[in-house]
Amino acid sequence: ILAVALCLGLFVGCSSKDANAPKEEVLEIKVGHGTAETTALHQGWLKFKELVEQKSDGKMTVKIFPNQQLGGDRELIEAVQLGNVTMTSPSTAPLAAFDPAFFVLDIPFLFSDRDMVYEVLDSQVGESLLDTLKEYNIKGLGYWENGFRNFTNSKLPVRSPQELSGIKVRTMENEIHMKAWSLLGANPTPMAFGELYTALQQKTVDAQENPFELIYATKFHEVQKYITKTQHIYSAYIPLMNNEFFNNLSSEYQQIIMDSIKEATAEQRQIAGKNDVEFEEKMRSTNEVIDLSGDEKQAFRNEMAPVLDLVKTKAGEDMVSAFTEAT
Ligand code: EAX
Repeated sequence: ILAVALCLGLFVGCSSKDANAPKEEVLEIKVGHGTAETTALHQGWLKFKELVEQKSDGKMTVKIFPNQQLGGDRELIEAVQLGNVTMTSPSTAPLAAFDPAFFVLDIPFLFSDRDMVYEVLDSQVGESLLDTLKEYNIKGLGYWENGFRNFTNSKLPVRSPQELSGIKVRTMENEIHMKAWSLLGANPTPMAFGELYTALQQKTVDAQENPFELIYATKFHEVQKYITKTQHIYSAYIPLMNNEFFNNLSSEYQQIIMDSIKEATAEQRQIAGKNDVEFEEKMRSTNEVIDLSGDEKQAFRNEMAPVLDLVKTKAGEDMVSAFTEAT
């Protein structure tokens, strides 16, 4: 009798508990990105995860797949559009192949320093650019930092565009970048980021360009002796989300996402800025870093200037003047 009573008690206890328990579904946010775990980009996502999980009391969880585990920038943008991945953070350059308005950020030497970058990107001008993504089922949530890009190569200490003649440079998969490097006299080869280390190592290409942080974190400095501090373009990352996923969230959860991105942005930028300085310093002892004078920089600027017309035809005159007037 005791045994039966115990069983029954347990059974009733368990089943009634189950029946009364509110059905709590945990919402999983799947994030894929393209860089190493040592980057500020990854740290930004870790901060985002911590904040979302804390603010939602664990009712939203964030799972992060770094290092192109789920694909490179182009594949990840497509996956987010389709909803197979919830969020990603490409550089704006590959994003322009989906939404040509983003070519505006490929105008060489558009920003002179970080303060100007933040002021413009965080203003209505930056907001209006993010808004263009909705049409592609993407919600742009803000601007994170990749950084000012520098030119590296394995052949010679480049100080002028003349020295680029015949140099095979990997560019991002972006027409404006390809055009700009052609104008400089180099031989541009578009390639996904994930293939770049091997291509540099095997000398399929001689050169590439990226911010100090990514050069170091991806170990390009091991296979590229010379680093010219050109700072020719500022690369932003766009944290983005499948738009339908965002729209289907309750307003409370939407707010959690927006607030968490905002807080993570401050941290991500701060780490990116710190890494930029520290990694440059490290590479000064292992590589040859070439500082350019104002005039030398101007020579790069002059050669690249004609891309502006191409940017206007792609991104639209209005978008271009909104940015050039603000910078
Ligand atoms: O995710 O492809 C590149 O060179 C970029 O800097 C890349 O988007 C980083």
